[in-house]
Amino acid sequence: MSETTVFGKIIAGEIPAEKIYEDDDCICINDISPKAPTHVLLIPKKPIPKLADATAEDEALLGRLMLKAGDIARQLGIDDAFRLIVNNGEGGGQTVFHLHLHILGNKKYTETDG
Ligand code: DGP
Repeated sequence: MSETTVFGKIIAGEIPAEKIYEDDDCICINDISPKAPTHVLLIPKKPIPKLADATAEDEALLGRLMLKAGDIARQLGIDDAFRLIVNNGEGGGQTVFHLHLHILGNKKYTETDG
């Protein structure tokens, strides 16, 4: 079992967050430090530390997260203008070691954006 992160505490209801969506598998919250006009985090309740730690057992869960990201983008009215980011590992810019998808939208993205 991995160490409890801030996202584990949010899932457990131990610390507050602005919740956008929740079901048995995942939770979606507003990012505390938004990098775009819309910036939410889609977090599986299973505490997979990072994407590279996911296994074949997680295949269905990862698929559900991708579909849910589309649903949430629709719900937020950004389904034609969003990007999904998963930072993996310290070198990949990950700071919270509980897998999460960043859904960023409503920003004018260009081909040169990082
Ligand atoms: P990453 O660098 O990919 O691990 O992204 C972690 C994100 O989590 C970062 O954009 C800021 C956000 N974050 C960190 N702590 C909290 C928190 O306590 N509440 C919320 N809502 N977001 C948080």
